[in-house]
Amino acid sequence: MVDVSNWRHVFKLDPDKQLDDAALEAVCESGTDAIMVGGTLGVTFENTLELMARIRRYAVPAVLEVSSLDGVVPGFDAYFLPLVLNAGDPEWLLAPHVSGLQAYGSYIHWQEVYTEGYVILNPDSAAAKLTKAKPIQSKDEAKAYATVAAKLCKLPIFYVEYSGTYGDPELVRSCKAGFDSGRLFYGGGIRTVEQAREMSQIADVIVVGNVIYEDLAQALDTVKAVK
Ligand code: 1GP
Repeated sequence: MVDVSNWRHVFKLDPDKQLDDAALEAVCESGTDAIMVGGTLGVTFENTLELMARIRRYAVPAVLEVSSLDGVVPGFDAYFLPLVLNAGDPEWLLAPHVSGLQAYGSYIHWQEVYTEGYVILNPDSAAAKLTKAKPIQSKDEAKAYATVAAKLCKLPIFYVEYSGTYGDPELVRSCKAGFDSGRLFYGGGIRTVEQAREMSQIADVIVVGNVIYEDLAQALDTVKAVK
């Protein structure tokens, strides 16, 4: 079980990317609120299990963001299941979830499961291409997606996903205005203290990914910006 209600900062680690032991220790001991394991491509049972076992040496909560049925591994503190609200390909909306329940339904501890209402905003990201994410044309439209997540679907998490590129703070602000009943996560392109500070003033939780692999010192500084 995890308590996301006071999270402010999360590092996202990709099982398909390499991180040496010293870097992993620095990330896990950084003061971040959780390590989220997830990626869009190249996620397998083996590389997810290996990364989980290495993270497990530290006290930080470890959550799996499930993106493929192959990469579902028992032993995480929680499981985050994305629901891509702006998926253009209806097969991505619920079909993977139905298949997952057929395969693993009897093993699921529902108190460990959190559904994330996702909107994917970077059209060049792997996740956008995979799900054929529909472009969001305005702040109002983004806000309406957030309200769908809060009021129609009653989801605990709304995730504004700009993976790979820094997003529009005003659009994130609109999403926050539309999502008044859960935690709003922002992820995408955060690589400086200033960006971490800016987005954390709007979002409840910021998610920092790629920069871990490109500039570890900068990545670690994003924790200090938020805490
Ligand atoms: C990706 O939202 C996360 O799913 C973080 O994005 O890798 O661009 O930091 P970055």
